Amino acid sequence: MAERTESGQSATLDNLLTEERTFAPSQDFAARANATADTYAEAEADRDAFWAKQAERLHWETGWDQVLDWSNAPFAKWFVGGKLNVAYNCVDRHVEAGHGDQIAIHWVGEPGDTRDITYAELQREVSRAAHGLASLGVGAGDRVAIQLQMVPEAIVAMLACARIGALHSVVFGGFSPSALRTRVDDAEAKVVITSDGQYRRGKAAATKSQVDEALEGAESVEKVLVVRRTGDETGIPPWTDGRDIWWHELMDAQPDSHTPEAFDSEHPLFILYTSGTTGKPKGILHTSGGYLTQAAYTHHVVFDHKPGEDVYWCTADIGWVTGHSYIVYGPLANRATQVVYEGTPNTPHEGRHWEIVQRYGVTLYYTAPTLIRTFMKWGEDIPAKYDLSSLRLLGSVGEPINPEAWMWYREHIGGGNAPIVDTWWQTETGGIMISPLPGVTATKPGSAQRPLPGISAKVVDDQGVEVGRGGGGYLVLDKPWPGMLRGIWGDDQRYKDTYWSRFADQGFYFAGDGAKYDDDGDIWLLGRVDDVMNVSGHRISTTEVESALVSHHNVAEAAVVGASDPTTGQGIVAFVILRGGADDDASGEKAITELRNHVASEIGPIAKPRQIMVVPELPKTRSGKIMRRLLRDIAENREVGDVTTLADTTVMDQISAGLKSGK
Ligand code: 6R9
Repeated sequence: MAERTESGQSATLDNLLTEERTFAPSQDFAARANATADTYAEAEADRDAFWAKQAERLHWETGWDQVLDWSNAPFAKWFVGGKLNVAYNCVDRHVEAGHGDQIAIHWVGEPGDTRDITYAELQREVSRAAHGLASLGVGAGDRVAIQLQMVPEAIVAMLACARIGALHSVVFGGFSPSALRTRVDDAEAKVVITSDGQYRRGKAAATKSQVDEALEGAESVEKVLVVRRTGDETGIPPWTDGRDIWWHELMDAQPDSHTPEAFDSEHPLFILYTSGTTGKPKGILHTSGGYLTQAAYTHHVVFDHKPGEDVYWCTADIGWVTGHSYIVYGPLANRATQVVYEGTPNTPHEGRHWEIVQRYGVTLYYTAPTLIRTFMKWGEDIPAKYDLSSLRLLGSVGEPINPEAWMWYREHIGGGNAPIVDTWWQTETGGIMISPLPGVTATKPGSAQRPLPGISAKVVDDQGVEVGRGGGGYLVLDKPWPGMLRGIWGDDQRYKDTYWSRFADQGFYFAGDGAKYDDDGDIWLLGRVDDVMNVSGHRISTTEVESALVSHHNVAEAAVVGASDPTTGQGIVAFVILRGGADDDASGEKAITELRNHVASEIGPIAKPRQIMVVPELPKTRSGKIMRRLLRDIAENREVGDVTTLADTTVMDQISAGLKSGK
């Protein structure tokens, strides 16, 4: 049943926060921008022709006969009949066009070691790795699991797989042995690529033994390739003769040129597992031509990237889809020069990112709201010590960015004039879907605004009817797009059930996010629908209450959950981290009351938290998403559930301990 408001309108989320500020791009930026207002009209006039034109950014060995075949929906085929090699597109063709000496990657190791890798070197390394993998019997269609931190070999390994038509499945460096094992088994990976150890927070830690633990009895795995990173600092790793091989020993012996083979546009490129809130992880499957087209197109228009001029830096980990599309495939297809940084942002000091921006003259910087809020917590004095004037565009991804964090980012990192692109997308979408166009859109703090040219998205009520301006509901994608997932590895039924059954009659893709339109028709993302709170019949988004909390001067980060409540159905329970310079008694009773009232005055009494707890940390995944279900367990006094996909698995203990001791 649709929920009805008093006005009789169908609504699924109350609309609480309003935002009036807008920031138009400077004339200089707009005049040189890669995309103009006409780009929307062009895409609107003929979507297929528009995407065909975007696909022309790539080199096709054989042209396609049909742009889109949607006859077997929801299983799409894009650029049907076309053939290409993804790695050739990301590396070789730039060398052939005379750009072999251009730096592809400025790599910065956590301990301070650096490596500049040109496109010509990248071509040689990828070629060697392609031969190396082939010599182990890896061929087209085989799966290779990669569990590596941010080292150049991770990128080389991904491209080498793409080059020979093998699928990579990258698993976060921090994942536990059992998480690795589940993914290796599900994909039946033939080869696993890992390292002896990794640097994290200033320390070298051995990691190979954990991989061994994960792979005990894993039947599909024939070989384990080990990249030497920490060497003497972690000593000789445990070794299984006949299975384990040093990466450098294998690759150094290979020829450094390799002839790429063209694969079908729909040849699978990779599997990437998303954890989901419950159940076994889903292996999201992406294919070649459509995925690369969307990654390259979006990187070009959203980041306004100019090859040979810009220095681009996406701070994501390659274990996250953002690392796949916006470190590896999009930027390299567009001949970017980019920074890749191995370590944590506060090693050895909290200005590390700004030091790197200054050193390499980074112009385009793409990060996640969780990190922006962390920078806020550390204070604006830190970025103020560095020359950040090279930055001309900033991006955000992973979660809704609170207006307060957006404003801080603009002012203290972007010098008050760099456009901010808040990019909404998912592992499943393959590339950016909703975002401002930086030379066109007057941006609004906190809103991702409009679907990109060529993309269609709507906010609908639970009957699938589009809501009006000012209305809230579910985000759906109502037309297929080139980078869309082609299924869940080995489970077509789950693919249909998860994404296509909620609005089956309309044929919409259900994204699982709550969203609303504001009065201008701009889209605001409001958090996962599973997290929506229901207070006395009002459906309230977590994002809006969190943004209201973060707009208070004492609060750096906030997470809210609905906990069952005998009178209101659910009550809002908030967990907050205080800012660096917060008032001394900010966790005292008076300050908490003030904070509750602040939320009420920002967005209305219905959203006033029942309870606010001050905590030292929040539980987050490696991509920075808050795991609210764990906080719900605390709010409802239950035992805390599965924590294996947390970036730091001790966080829940820290929170519980702090609450018990009353701190
Ligand atoms: C790229 C990525 C997808 C989920 C998505 C949504 C949230 C991502 C967002 C955002 C609001 C943004 N999300 N970007 N929410 N504004 N700009 O994050 O992929 O890890 O699969 O997560 O992340 O909830 O549904 P993935």
